Amino acid sequence: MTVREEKPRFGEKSIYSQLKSFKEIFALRENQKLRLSALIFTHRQADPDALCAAYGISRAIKKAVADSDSNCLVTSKIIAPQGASMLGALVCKKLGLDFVDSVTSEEIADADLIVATDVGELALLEPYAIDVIASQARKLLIDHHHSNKEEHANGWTHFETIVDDNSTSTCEITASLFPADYLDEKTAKALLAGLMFDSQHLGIATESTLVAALGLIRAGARIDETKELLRSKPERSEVIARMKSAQRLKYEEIGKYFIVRSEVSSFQASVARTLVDLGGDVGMAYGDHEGETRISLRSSQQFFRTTKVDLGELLSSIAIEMGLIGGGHSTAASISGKVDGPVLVDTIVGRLRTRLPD
Ligand SMILES: [Mn+2]
Repeated sequence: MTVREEKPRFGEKSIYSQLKSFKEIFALRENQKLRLSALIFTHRQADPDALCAAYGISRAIKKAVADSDSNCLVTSKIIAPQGASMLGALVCKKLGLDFVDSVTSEEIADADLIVATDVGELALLEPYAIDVIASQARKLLIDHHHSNKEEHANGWTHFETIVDDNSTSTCEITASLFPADYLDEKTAKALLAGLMFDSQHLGIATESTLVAALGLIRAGARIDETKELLRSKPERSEVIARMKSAQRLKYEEIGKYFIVRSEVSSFQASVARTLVDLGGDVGMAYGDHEGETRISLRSSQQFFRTTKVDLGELLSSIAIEMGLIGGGHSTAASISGKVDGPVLVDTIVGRLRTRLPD
């Protein structure tokens, strides 16, 4: 059930009109089933998009099953492997969304339905990837990462996939598949939070992002409240990481573009964003974490528009060549693995050099 990949042109029907809604997707497939156990997985260190989409999906499953057999008891659990990011946890707390950060092998083996949401790589389900693969449950992947496009998608063989890498968030996909009569206010608020988080507060919204957002607003969510919800003062440690990175910053020019790098042991994503805020066209933050190198890349929208360099594509191809984990989106991506940080940064910069005019 892979979504077709060309961007719908203005005025063309949304790609989602070709898919069934969650009502059909999650309708019960067996008659007279007494109970259904659903597990919804996010990527590790889950962000607001992953968690809020997972919540929406858990609601859709409950309603769709009740619609097809009101006697079937649904239990569902949202699992953020290795926990949630700070903002992810905060949004869940404020909206009252429950999740756990661990699950037993038995629960995975006993599940009837497993949904992976916003999981760009199978490895991001660790330490549960093996149990999930082995489980006999019906499995679905709902995601918007480039790395899960057909030619790259490895390991998701036993999954039905709903992947749209033109979508700015998994919440946008989720909202687009949500039957209007299933949508309550709490779900709408959650989905708008994830949608706004991943679309940079609608800054990179497309026509379908806005259509999805409008549906959520009509169901009771609000843009101003959601902005407030997503605003969190960074922790002191994050601020220190950003300032240290500024002290260590190095930059080089490739043609008219500034490529900025800095080494920092944590908060690489936040630091990479800071490097772009300082004026870099590409910001790269790298560091060692528990024996593995992590590199986050960010670029400005303008850099992507004028160069067509898609950071998610770039890092996923380097990751495949070097046996690392990597990928992401056009202007935000990361790569990690057991490799020397500065060497990998040089490899990435070398690759950028071949793509940019001097
Ligand atoms: Mn996402």
